[in-house]
Amino acid sequence: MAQIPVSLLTLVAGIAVTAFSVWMGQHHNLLPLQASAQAPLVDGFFNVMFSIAIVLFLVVEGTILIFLVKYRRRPGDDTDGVPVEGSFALEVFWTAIPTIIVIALGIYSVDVYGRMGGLDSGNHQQVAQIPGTAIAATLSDGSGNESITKAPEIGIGASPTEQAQAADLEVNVTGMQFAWLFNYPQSGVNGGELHVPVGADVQLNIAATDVIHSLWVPQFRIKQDAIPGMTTRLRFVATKPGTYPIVCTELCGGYHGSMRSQVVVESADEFANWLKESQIAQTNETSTAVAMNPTDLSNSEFLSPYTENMGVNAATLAQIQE
Ligand SMILES: [Cu+2]
Repeated sequence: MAQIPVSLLTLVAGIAVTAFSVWMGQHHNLLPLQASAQAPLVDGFFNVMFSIAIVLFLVVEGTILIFLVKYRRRPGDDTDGVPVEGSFALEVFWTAIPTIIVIALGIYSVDVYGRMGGLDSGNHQQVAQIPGTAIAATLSDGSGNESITKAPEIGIGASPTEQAQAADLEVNVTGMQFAWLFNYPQSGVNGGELHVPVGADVQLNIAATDVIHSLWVPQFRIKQDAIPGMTTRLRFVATKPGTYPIVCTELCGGYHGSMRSQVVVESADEFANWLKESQIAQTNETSTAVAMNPTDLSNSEFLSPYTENMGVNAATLAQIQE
């Protein structure tokens, strides 16, 4: 060992640590399934951070272990330790390295956020342009009320490749204590779970009726607050058919932990069928409806057995129908 120069040993150790960390960053198995077009972008960023964390962990903990053994107190040694005064060069070194890492991660994260659609201004869709005005965003809905139809600007919008295009499917999402409600404005369907076709560019317009909630689909790697009084958005493309959890991830009250739903990603045909069935089930036509109200129960009392499995109880239903 004495013949091998220390710098060469350090170099070999450095290469080994780096190679192991890069490999671990790709094979850690810590993240759930990737089920959206946005997921690989987020995971790429996570994997780089994870590799850097492993390098730092191995270097710091490894140095502690080596020093623990190499510089341990030998029997009969009662002398003082070496007086170390500090090292300017070393301090510059361990300040500069983390600075470079943090700046690089910052630039990389903004790049990922931009590619996911986070930097989209949201001005390109649904904005009513009244001739002769440059910034008009109001539209008459025919009832005499002037309603704002400007698209929400907070949250994840169109990815750079989808700029200036409206989403394939829009769903209005309402968060309330303690359930998620999904409304399909084009077909008038309401439900307690989200259905989306695989490969479609979906935009969720998210609102809240009471307190702040947050809609999170771990397999999609997207998350957005639902805020009372303003609409936020989340735009994504689901890439793998399946059923994934929707989790409220903002502590919103006593039953926050049970504020869950699910998103069903299905083929275009399956989605169209579901939409059609839901439309029929939700009409008041008794000839085509799948369930009828035979007694004098209120709508919410009558519907509650059917909605229990969706996590929607009678009180919540009554709230929606008001
Ligand atoms: Cu909540």
